[in-house]
Amino acid sequence: MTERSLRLILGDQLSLGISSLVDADVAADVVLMAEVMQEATYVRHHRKKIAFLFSAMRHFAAELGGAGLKVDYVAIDHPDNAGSLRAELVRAVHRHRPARLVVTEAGEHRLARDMAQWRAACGVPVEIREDTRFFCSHAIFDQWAKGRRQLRLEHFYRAQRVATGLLMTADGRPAGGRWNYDSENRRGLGRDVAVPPPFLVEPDALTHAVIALVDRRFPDHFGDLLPFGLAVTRMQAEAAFAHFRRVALPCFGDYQDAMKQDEPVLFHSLIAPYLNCGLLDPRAVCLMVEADYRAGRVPINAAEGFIRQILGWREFVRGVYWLHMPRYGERNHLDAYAPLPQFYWTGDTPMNCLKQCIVQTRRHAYAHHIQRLMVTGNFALLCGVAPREINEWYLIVYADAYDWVVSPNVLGMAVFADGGLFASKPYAAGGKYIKRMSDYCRHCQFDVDSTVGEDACPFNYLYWHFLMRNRDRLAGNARLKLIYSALDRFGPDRREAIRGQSERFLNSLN
Ligand code: FAD
Ligand code: DLZ
Ligand code: SF4
Repeated sequence: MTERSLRLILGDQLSLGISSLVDADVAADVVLMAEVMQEATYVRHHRKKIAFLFSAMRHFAAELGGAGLKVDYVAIDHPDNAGSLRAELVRAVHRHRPARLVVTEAGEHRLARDMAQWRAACGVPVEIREDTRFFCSHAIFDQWAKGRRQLRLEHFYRAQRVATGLLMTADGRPAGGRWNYDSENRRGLGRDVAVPPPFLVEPDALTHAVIALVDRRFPDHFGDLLPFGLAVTRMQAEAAFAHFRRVALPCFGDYQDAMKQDEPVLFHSLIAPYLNCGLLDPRAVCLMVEADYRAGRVPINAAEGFIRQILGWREFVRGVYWLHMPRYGERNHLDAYAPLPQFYWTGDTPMNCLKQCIVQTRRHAYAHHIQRLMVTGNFALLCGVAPREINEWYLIVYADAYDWVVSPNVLGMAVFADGGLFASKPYAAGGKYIKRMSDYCRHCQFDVDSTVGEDACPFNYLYWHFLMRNRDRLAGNARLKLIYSALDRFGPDRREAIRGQSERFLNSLN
């Protein structure tokens, strides 16, 4: 008789090709999926994220069942639900008496550490397989990183382009003649640019039931459940991506860094929740965008800009995460200890850029990259918010948030807590940057062109105050030399005014 394997599928492993299923025996094996409080509450995830993931898990279980696999699905309100993945595995081993447990490695270090104890807890061998859904394996990343003093996206990205052949010519050169069209990704949005409509999925009965469940079980978590328009099946996610390619991708490159009042998505794809939980495959997505470029449907700055995010940044931050965890989460290079401002949970602030980004985050569990980096991230950096607090905020508030992608983006990019492991300088900016890339300042009570004074934009004085405060750590950075020279030309009165106003402002927070 064939030996039975119990195959565990986690909430972010909703891919038919996942390594834990490749050799599944339809007749003998059992697939276990479990909604558990521990995963839903290790941080107080946005309610929309929980509803999205539970609904996607339930739909995926139905899809596996339709393919003939026996699926044992433990819902969160099952009376015997034991509350954690480990405890659910123990129960499932009793039910199914498998010869072994097969699972694909966890995306988060927290759960990977727990997995190491599953064999002892369950009493059966546990086979942990590599997650092959990424372009770059841990081994290849480690080899690439070995001996490098600094890890730079651009070097990694070029190696990835060569390794995959994506956007490469037959004779090994980058398509279009350049590796990187970053300088063509920064157009501000003129008033005449029409923003495409976002792709919304009408929730089905199953999703409605999950929304009601989440409303009941997670009343105190952050965020709005409604409106709910996320895709929860692979086919819906593919339709969402097809919509993006048709209506937004051609302009993705031009307006990648732009922000606009009451327009949360603009020309972005909104596919990170689907990529990160497995409903979309990064390889397939990049190949389709490459095909759009080769067929002349989209310009090179759009195709390259988009592929760079997935083949480059997404893979790169995952590599950095696994190379440096668990110590990575403890980094605090700038000795930042301020609490997270209370308005990060409410959006209740007169600073319009922050209000816009936080209110849309609460409503949609979404903000695009520049909003995350240059508005909420930049402000936390300027205020010296403790890295752990701001990191947890990001892990809570976005539907696409998982520690492997949050921590490098927040600790490494947004708040420079790792001291420049991969960012060559802090992404600190005053209001001028936000004015250039958005129309937020036109709707704000503060004067973005003033650095001190009652109406002055807080980003302006906080920016200079940040540089003064961190002079010892940052003045030696070659990329900040000009900025420090500019600061040194300020007279003592101006410096004192900046210091005084910043300290009053920081003391008034919370
Ligand atoms: P698009 O702008 O359409 O980009 C396409 C895809 O590229 C994204 O879906 C994503 O998969 C990938 N991508 C782009 N930039 C990055 C990046 N820096 N790191 C990893 N992948 C990237 N991304 C997450 O997936 N989850 C997070 O929790 C997350 N937190 C972030 C926190 C901060 C402070 C910052 C600065 C960035 C964060 N990012 C995160 C990266 C990026 O902001 C999001 O991937 C993107 O905004 C998701 O929206 P989109 O799908 O419309 O992306
Ligand atoms: C994010 C999440 C949530 C909210 N709930 C579950 C769950 O109930 N069951 C599950 O298997 N996975 C869930 N997830 C995703 C996991 O947190 C994710 O698989 C790990 O963080 C990856 O290491
Ligand atoms: Fe933000 Fe300052 Fe512009 Fe107001 S003026 S929206 S606070 S950058």
